[in-house]
Amino acid sequence: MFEKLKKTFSSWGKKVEEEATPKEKKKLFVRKATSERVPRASSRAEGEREAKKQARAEAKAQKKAEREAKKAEKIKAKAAKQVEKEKAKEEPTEKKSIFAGITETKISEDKFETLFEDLEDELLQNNVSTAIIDKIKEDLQKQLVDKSLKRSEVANIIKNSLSKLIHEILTKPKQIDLLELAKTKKPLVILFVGVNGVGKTTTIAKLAKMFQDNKLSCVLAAGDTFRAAAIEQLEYHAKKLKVKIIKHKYGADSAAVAYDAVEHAKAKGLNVVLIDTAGRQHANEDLMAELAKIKRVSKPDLVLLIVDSLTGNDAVEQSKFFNEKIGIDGAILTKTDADERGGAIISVGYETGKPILYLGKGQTYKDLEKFDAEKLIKKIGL
Ligand SMILES: Nc1nc2c(ncn2[C@@H]2O[C@H](COP(=O)(O)OP(=O)(O)O)[C@@H](O)[C@H]2O)c(=O)[nH]1
Ligand SMILES: [Mg+2]
Repeated sequence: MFEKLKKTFSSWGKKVEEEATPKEKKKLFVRKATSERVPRASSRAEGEREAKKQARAEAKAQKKAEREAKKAEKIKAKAAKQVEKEKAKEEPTEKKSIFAGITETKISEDKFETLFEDLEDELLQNNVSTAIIDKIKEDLQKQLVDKSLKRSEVANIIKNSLSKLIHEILTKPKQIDLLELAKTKKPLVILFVGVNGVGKTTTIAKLAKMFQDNKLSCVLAAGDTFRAAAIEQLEYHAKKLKVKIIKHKYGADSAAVAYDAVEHAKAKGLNVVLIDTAGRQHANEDLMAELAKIKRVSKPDLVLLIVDSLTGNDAVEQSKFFNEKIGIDGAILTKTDADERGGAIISVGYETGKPILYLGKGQTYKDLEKFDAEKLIKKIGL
């Protein structure tokens, strides 16, 4: 994962560095020359004056050329060895001054727009949201457009600017430490929401294992009474992990299941209640209303949104929707083991302003990784 983003960020910086300078120089030169030529041709008198001036300049140039020719002959007459030595001394200085001419660059607004289009396409393909792209553009524009820059520093300026921005995006939402919370609040009630098939049930099982490994007891609430086999799926994990499960029949009120699970935890002194729910599509108002009811009844300490990182832009839309309708405290992104792009991880946090707690990295219990912003930034090469 992130290989593509890494490549995108680094290659764009280099591209700007390489492309901006020569074309920009040419452009600036042409513009200057044109602006001087236009007023000269504006009247006849001016035209005549211009012709005389040109003639004088030509005569001057000819005399200069003659003088130069004489001088050259004199030089030729000097000893061959001495001439060689002189040449050797002069050449490096000349080369250096030519080189110095192209180390400075200025990137115009137009040029920036053209170059940024490439980066924009790549970022979109890597599931980076348009809001983040706009922010990146605004930031880079400030740093690059119409600024006198050293050519060799352009790629570095871009890298630093991107690094700072992505860092801000990822570390802005305050992180939530589930283990710390579970040690201070008893029971810690967590409600899991998200559309069908994103990995809610699997993530609940992974978290139950993690709490157990940290000596914190759990109860699972089979709140998905809607989808066929959903209760059995959670039951399978409960048996395997040897944790208590509270279940009702299919079609039962999931708010009642959640309530019972919380009561059970209180009565038995359990640390954590993990409430599973049925997948809610954005359009399904009934299921959304049911979810709101579960939240009202079970009074969770945390509502966590589960998002499939492979769904790209849809992941961002889901996050915004669930945050508006239900209110979420954080997100867990699943299937990151199969996600080559990685942009969804950056985008979900930015769009909701809520932290990403964990990343799902596979189908077994251990495939859950605590989200680490610094590690991600390193992986994308910033
Ligand atoms: N590769 C991979 N598959 C996952 C991950 N999380 C869940 N899955 C799979 O995604 C499918 C749907 O998961 P499930 O938990 O039933 O989703 P739910 O409908 O939201 O409860 C299952 O086949 C899971 O094994 C993950 O992090 N990586
Ligand atoms: Mg499920």
